[in-house]
Amino acid sequence: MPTLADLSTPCSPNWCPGCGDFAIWAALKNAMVRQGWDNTNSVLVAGIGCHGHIINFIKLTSFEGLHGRAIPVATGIKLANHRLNVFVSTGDGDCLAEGGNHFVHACRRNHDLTILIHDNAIYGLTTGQTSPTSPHGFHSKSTPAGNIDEPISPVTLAIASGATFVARGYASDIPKLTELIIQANDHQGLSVVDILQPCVTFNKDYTHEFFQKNTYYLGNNYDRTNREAAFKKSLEWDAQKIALGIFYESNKPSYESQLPQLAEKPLIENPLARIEMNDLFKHFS
Ligand SMILES: Cc1ncc(C[n+]2csc(CCOP(=O)(O)OP(=O)(O)O)c2C)c(N)n1
Ligand code: SF4
Repeated sequence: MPTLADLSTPCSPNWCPGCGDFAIWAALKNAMVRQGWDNTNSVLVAGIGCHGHIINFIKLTSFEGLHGRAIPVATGIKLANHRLNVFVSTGDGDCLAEGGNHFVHACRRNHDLTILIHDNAIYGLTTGQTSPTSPHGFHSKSTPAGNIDEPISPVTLAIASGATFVARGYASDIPKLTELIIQANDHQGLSVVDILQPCVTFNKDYTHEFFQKNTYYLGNNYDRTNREAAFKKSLEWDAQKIALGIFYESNKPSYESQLPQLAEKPLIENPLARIEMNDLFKHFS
């Protein structure tokens, strides 16, 4: 089991003071310590953005993909060794703009991945442009007259696309976010945690105060097996009515569990013996 000290690296986080990425970093490390996730059993893949810096601050086998391409890299890793816990740290821009197609199809295929969306509703690293989760009318460098587009709800999109575990967390509630990350990884299939994360430097609308005032947790009476109800609940984004917690969960076989090639053992355990291709070419020529 790793300790928090085992997970530290020589790099200190360079996020702006107060950035929600600090809390996501803390929650992920807490979950790792509690669950014993380390280099022997887990991998972290990140996209490009402020969120992607996380791989420098956790001692874990990691890969920072091209912008928008964290999910296909994670899918490849999972297919090569499906015994690994594969986590994806991605931004709302990375996951839903440049990488939107990958997100939809990973959900549809129910790959056994845990996708953590650092959702600050802005492009942070490129100094504050409107993103797919920025609200209508949002003012930024790229939409100085107000955003014409309607925002995507990552939770709604994940449910509609076929993800089998869909949750929303708030970065600064570190204990609850730690729990959500653990539950998401325990789930067999595609798990999404949309994490509301203040960008204190560039997003002056979605602040810590905003989320503290306007969010609440789904209660025990909420039925997370009801997909239609979850879909409707995910569309709510009104003052003091932004729900947190697990919106939807269902048990369906993951992509990896259905592949006959993975039934016996992970692909990486197959011997790399020389393969004679001539017979195959002759057969198809
Ligand atoms: C293909 C490509 N397009 C655009 C960029 C420029 N770029 C780098 S990070 C970024 C946006 C990051 O926003 P987000 O994914 O929300 O992450 P954040 O920085 O807010 O954590 C963009 C547009 C790039 N690196 N590559
Ligand atoms: S620009 Fe925003 S998202 Fe990036 S480190 Fe600073 S506060 Fe965080």
